[in-house]
Amino acid sequence: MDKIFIKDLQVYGYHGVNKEEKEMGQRFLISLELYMDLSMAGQSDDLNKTVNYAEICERVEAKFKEEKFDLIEAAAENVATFVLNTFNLVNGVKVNIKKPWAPIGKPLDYAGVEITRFWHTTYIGIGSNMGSREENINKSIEKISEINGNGNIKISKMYETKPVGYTQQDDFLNCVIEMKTLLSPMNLIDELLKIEKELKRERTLRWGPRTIDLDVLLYDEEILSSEKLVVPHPRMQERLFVLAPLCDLVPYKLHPILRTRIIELKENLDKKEKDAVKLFN
Ligand code: PH2
Ligand code: MG
Ligand code: MG
Repeated sequence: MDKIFIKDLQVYGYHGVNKEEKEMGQRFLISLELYMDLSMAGQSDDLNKTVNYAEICERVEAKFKEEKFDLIEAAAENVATFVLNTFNLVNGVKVNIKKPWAPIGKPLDYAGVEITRFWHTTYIGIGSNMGSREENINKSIEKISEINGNGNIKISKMYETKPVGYTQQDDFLNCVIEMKTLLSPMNLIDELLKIEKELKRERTLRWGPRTIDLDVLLYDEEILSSEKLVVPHPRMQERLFVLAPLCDLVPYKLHPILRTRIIELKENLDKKEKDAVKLFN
């Protein structure tokens, strides 16, 4: 991928575990790689179609000086999140921070860290069939959007759906959101479980009634399997309450395992299940 790079920008900062480091500060070297498509700028010779590296240096320096972290890991994470949230054209960033004056009582060139972070695209299935269903769903989306590293949320239409699995319960409201995230799949699921708890989700009956259910359906094209998280969601292809809203957002997306488009998966179920899933409002 194309990139813009900054090598060893000198910035005086106040990060460190030791008290003196936070008080006196020291010199840091910051290197960045911004991964982005440079072809538009290359063809047009237009600064508006790229990122001005003078502005990057200015703003990264200001951000780096704004807070005092113990760890250069934390300082690097902060810079990476800042760059990705601030410059829309940037898809990913590598941040390298060196401490040439690290106070360790030994001669060294520098100690340092390097991290790489990219935007990911994820689809989350949302359902509620207890309490004020619409309010539960809206609150959960608000909480998801407030997490540092989540952005650009798009929401499907809302559907009223017959319960699947355990049928002796009230009808659900279901929707799907698309979002950009910097969180790893594991961090994402942890955050979603926290939100389920905050909205008083109680896990008693499998597939039973719930104030809110937040399921990771897709995460980039990734195929993951662990006890905590299976992606793509293992039952999404059998559920019209997932496929109908997902199809509002990305009908032509390929299911990474089945290699079938969402719209085709949906059409396979439409015939059987049409009456179970209705547009709400
Ligand atoms: N969720 C389930 C089980 N059954 N049925 C509908 N209609 N909507 C859901 O969100 C739902 C379900 C397990 O998560
Ligand atoms: Mg579920
Ligand atoms: Mg769930």
